[in-house]
Amino acid sequence: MSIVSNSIINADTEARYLSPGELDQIKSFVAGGQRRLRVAQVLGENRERIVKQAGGGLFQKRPDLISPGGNAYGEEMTATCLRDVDYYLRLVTYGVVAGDVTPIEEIGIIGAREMYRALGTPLEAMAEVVRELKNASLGLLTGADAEEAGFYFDYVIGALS
Ligand SMILES: CCC1=C(C)/C(=C/C2=NC(=C\c3[nH]c(/C=C4\NC(=O)[C@H](C)[C@H]4CC)c(C)c3CCC(=O)O)/C(CCC(=O)O)=C2C)NC1=O
Repeated sequence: MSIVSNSIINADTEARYLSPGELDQIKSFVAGGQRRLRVAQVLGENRERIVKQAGGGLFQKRPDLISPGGNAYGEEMTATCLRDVDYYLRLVTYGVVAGDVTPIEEIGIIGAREMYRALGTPLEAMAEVVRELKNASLGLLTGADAEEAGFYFDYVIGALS
């Protein structure tokens, strides 16, 4: 789940102390802690506007989705769609805090493609909305903070593509 718990599980499986290499990795994880927490805080505090902007961007490019016959057509379906957008932003903040994609993968990626296929939700539109989420989020972050967050958005985009 995070580099700390993973390293401990691996070391304990072999009944050994954490190796210098593992301690080095944990050291850089700890050193980046404040940055990761700051990123998660900015994204969480601005979730409503980020999700709104991402959804607006998607529907501007793909008006068919919210037109009759579209997967997100109708108030309820559009709200469910935007809820999913919020889900993925939330999962990205988990990844940022953990410094690891595993929580994102376990909660929102495994089985997601099959689920969306079954729901008739176009996967390329899901990938597109996460691209929009990334753009909206990176507008609120700079430098290493933006880079950190960008990594997790890119992971989701790749996994849903
Ligand atoms: C946290 C992990 C998690 C995820 C990821 C998740 C996704 C998820 N999205 C769903 C539905 C849905 N998802 C969408 C999403 C969209 N349709 C579009 O055209 C757009 C491309 C897109 C929004 C960007 C829609 C419209 C539905 C409802 C589909 C239906 O009921 O026919 C459903 C079916 C059940 C429900 O309606 O709640 C699930 C389980 N649930 C979870 O617990």
